[in-house]
Amino acid sequence: MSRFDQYFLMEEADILEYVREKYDFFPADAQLTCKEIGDGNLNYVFRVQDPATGKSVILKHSGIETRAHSGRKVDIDRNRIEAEILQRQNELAPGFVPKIYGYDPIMCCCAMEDLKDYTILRTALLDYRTFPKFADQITTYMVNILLPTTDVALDHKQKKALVKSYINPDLCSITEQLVYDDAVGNFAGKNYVVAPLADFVEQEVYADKALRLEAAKLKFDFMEHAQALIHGDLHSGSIFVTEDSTKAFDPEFAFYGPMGYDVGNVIAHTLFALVHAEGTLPEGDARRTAFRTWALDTTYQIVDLFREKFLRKYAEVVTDKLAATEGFAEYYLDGVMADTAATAGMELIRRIVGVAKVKDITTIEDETRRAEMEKALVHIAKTLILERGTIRTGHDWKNVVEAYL
Ligand code: SR1
Ligand code: MG
Repeated sequence: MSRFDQYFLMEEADILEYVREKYDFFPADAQLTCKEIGDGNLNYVFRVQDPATGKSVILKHSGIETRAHSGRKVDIDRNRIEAEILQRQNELAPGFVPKIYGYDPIMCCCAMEDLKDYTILRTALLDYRTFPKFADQITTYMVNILLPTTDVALDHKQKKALVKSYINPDLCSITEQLVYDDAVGNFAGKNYVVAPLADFVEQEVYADKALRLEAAKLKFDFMEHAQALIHGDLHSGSIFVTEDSTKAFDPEFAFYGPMGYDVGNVIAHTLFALVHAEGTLPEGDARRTAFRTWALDTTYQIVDLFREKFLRKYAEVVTDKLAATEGFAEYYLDGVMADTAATAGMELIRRIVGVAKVKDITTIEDETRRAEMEKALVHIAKTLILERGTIRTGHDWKNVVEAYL
């Protein structure tokens, strides 16, 4: 009999006892410390450390309610999905995700590598740090983990079994509501914007019928297009970086969906980082110029490197006879690029008008300047959504982004 034979929400003291009982990471007499370090919306993240050796481990534990919206229940199976996905991704893209040491379905607690030398990408970008290798690394990660999980590469029965295993209704429902409904309609009545943006959002977003129709199409595509095993929430808060390395974590929103959803998310958040720098640093500041160059180049490089690596990988992994037909890979990629543009557009709008805002925007203290930057992003977003079928290359992206920023 153990205290941990039945689920309960653990706190720091429980986690210390739990680690000792379940794992043999540390010597029995080690004076361990435990600190809750999570700052996400959903889970609890504990760092357990042996100060004598510096050795540490991360324990990620799910509650039955989200942290951010207390009262909203979310299936604790998300912790299993996350642990399994990270193990699978580690095989497909070794070195691009944290290592998983174990997963406990009863306590909904996963033990993983502590990436102490890494910084969360968003945190680093808010400090105007730049990462010249990021575009290359994140595109390798995305192509290597996404394409091999599709019907292009997998036996179709095996792929369908994976679709079933990673069905993730609660987390998908959050995305359906927050990313699609709330972006164009304030249906839940919880959206808010700064005062200088309010009229603009009413007219340009909520009253735009063409935009709402496209959002409806995109929402149904998100729900119905079981293309690849996607991360599902690949924003800059789900990515760790150093100067030399990139690792993606927190794939609890993972499910079989359109792969452009991941690519579009990454790009939306490089644009958020750009407007943060432009909105908080004075014109002429050398850091602002350097950051702008990096953020724009990175945005376009992500698109072009993704395309290039995608086509190369496609030829390596394709097993379906008809998918090997000349011209099909390019056709398939066009669809992914349209999804990429549209997702980036939805993500940009929903983070501006909805409840799950990003620090890149909220830390622009001057509300007039903030609204100016937000308007530019909304214009970009609308073009990305409404003209998604024509936005395929880095050059196409440059035309859209630099028309407003
Ligand atoms: C209640 S969760 C709000 C947002 O945080 C997550 O990171 C997802 O982006 C979600 O939409
Ligand atoms: Mg998260």
